[in-house]
Amino acid sequence: MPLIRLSDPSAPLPSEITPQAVYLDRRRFLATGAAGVAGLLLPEAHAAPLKAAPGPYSLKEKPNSLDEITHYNNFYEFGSSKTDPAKYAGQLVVDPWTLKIGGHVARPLTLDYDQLFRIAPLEERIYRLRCVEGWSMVIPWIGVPLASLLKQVQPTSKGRFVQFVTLERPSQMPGQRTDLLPWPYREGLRIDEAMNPLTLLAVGLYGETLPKQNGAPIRLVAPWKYGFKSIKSIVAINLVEQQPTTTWQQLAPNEYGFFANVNPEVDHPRWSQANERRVGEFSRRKTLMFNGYGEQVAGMYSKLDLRRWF
Ligand SMILES: Nc1nc2c(c(=O)[nH]1)N[C@H]1C(S)=C(S)[C@@H](COP(=O)(O)O)O[C@H]1N2
Ligand SMILES: [Mo]
Repeated sequence: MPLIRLSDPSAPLPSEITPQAVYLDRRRFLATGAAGVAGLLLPEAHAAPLKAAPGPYSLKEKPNSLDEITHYNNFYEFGSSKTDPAKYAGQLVVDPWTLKIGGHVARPLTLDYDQLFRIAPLEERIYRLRCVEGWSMVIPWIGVPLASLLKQVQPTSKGRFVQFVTLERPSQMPGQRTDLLPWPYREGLRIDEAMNPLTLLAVGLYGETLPKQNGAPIRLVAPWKYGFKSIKSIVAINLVEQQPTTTWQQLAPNEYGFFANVNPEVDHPRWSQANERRVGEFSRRKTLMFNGYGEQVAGMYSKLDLRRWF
């Protein structure tokens, strides 16, 4: 775990007696130990090892390489090209961080950086991610079911949807200094989708804390939906009564629906969704209904016309 506890809670915080940059570096050094010494010289120095037990629903497929997962990204806060996040996300400060969970809940909760890693025991889950653009990857996430966080805050009967909001910090997110998207990035799930055991809050991948370009320090992973639902660098989770507006719906409601379930039979207005290219491969493969997760999720949509509610 990427954290150091002070034994005496009344003692001054290291941040009060040391300039913050020095404190962060020292903490990082202490957290990663001897193995971290070399790591401090690398741009990914912030990554810290995470212990996770194997979780359910992991694919038996071979994951994409760490290099592919960290150099072919969509994270418009850092630009619209696939290589922009790897180039520019390094400047994002993710520790300290504040995640607020509120709205229609009995017990609102605010988590700091260290607490993000202690919501519940960490699990490794190898999931497929299918981008609406027609490519896919297999990623060994580390995280916890979103349900385990929601059970702690206790949604009330008015909490019928869950809204997620990304950090808005244009000084460290160059894309937010443009009008590429309406900021901050927002997403949403119906409460049953949010409580589904597949739905993950990821805090790491490949055994370490999340690379910044993948949504550090905490992001959503809803693997049966197109990748844009899996919102990165979350600062707020709100339980709301009405279906929340989402960024892509707001931008192009005829192209991106609220549900955004992966569906090879319903084409995007401008291209087919029948097949996909796995990043790193040449030939295309067939896209699977619900991205292959139908057994876990199809029941939630039995009454829904998936052509209308795309
Ligand atoms: N805040 C935020 N979250 C985001 C995006 C974004 O631009 N901003 N892009 C989405 C899209 S389109 C995809 S495909 C996935 C990509 O996740 P990855 O880069 O970790 O593979 O992140 C999603 N989450
Ligand atoms: Mo995407």
